[in-house]
Amino acid sequence: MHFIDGEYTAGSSGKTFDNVSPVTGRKIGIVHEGLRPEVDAAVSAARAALSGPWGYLPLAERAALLHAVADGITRRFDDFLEAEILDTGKPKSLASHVDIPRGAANFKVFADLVKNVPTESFMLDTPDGAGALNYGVRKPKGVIAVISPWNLPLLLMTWKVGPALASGNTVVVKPSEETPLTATLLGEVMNEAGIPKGVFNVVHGFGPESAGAYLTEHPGVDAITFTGETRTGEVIMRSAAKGLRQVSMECGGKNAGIVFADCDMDKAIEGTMRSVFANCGQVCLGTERLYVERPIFDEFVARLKREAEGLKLGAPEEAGTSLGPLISQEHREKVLSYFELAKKDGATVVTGGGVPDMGDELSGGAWVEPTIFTGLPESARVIREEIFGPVCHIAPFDTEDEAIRLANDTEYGLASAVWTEDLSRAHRVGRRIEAGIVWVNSWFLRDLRTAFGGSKQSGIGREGGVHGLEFYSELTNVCIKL
Ligand code: NAD
Ligand code: 6OD
Repeated sequence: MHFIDGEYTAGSSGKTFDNVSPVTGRKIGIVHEGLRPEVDAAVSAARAALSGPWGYLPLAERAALLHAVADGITRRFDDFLEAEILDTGKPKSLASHVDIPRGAANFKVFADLVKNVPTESFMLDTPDGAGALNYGVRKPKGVIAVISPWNLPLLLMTWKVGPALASGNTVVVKPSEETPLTATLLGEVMNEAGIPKGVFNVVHGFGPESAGAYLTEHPGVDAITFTGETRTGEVIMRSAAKGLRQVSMECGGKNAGIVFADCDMDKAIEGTMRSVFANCGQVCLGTERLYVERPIFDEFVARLKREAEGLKLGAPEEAGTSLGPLISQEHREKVLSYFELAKKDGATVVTGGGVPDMGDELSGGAWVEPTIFTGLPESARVIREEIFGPVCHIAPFDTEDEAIRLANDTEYGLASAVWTEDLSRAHRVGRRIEAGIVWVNSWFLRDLRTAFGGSKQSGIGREGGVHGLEFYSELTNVCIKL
């Protein structure tokens, strides 16, 4: 159900859609689809809440409520874990170490931050010698539309809801149609924590001609924060243009992993296994393009192949599962089409490239084999386009300049992972890569106080730390003539 004005409701559209398990292909639930009336109700509730008790809460009390939300997620850890696993099919070990703890942290970090981040102040000289004092005041922007994807549903939704609420806004969330459960459950936690009605709202549905489009087009929405595909971001920007509403966009990537011959090979293999295969490759920060310095190329490919073949595909709760299915059959068709394209373009299939036999019980799931290709030209679509699956292409390079040129030769600019033990090189390469974040000797190591976002077609703006507060609040300069 939707969660509007503090209550669960089926809405009035009368339309529903099935929630299907990516693990078995079987139906696990029915979701109510929100259309204009549901979006109208959620936006009205969010707008009304701005001038209710929430709007007058002292900052310290607002922050305390957000801590209570984080504690509520932690208290109901097992419920969130079960919900996230049902929707996504990801391994329990991954969801319990990444998705759910980050769901709680996203509220705590921003609740603490708003209390501690100063605004600027300047004394201005005036001809009469008395001067004027300027100081900045941060105010909520209003009603924020949060549109989130399916790959890390709770993590990515709360990454936006946390700073939005910490800044005093109210939100209407449209979670992905593939993963409705954790957003729904968060409504219960909001009520338990004492968040006033209307501050947090959830409307379920699809994008075009459904809740997503109706929400982003809604004139009662003051700003839109979106995570998802670049092409969807373009459509949402067109909606945001009406009324000149601000957008924050975290979009796709085609990130490069660069492995220098001076790396610690064990660390590089371990990190690259995660950056290619974690979450079945469905991480925007994943490295689908690997560039490996020629002297260690053969050894690296052989070792990555051995590790990939050792991954254990399975259901989320099965002991030892390291890889789940893709999110849906539709997404599997897309990923498999890239596998076929790679073969047609003459790639060498180092491992995988097809569909594994998972036995009768799991045969309806969206399974694909962990896959490694080599031998494609840089112009190949498999190297240029985001696949969003458990797959990488590995190419050799000879010089640092060449590695940087290859890494930057993309229309995206989200992330990169560099493996080297040479400290000067780490700094040099880190600065020259055109991406929002460059990890050296790690991957997906997050400090939530830092800026996060993408350059080029990977996004607009930065969230995280004070950067998030800049998007989620409106700065007024008060100028007082003394
Ligand atoms: P998507 O763009 O298909 O959908 C994202 C959300 O947008 C969903 O809730 C969807 O219903 C909604 N939507 C779709 N069309 C819409 C429209 N016309 N109007 C309003 N809402 C609409 O993305 P996805 O398939 O859910 O997620 C995978 C993509 O997200 C990948 O490209 C991945 O790289 C990207 N992603 C980026 C980041 C990041 O931080 N940069 C993080 C995670 C995922
Ligand atoms: O860690 C985060 O805050 C974040 N936005 C991660 C994005 C992951 C993409 O799939």
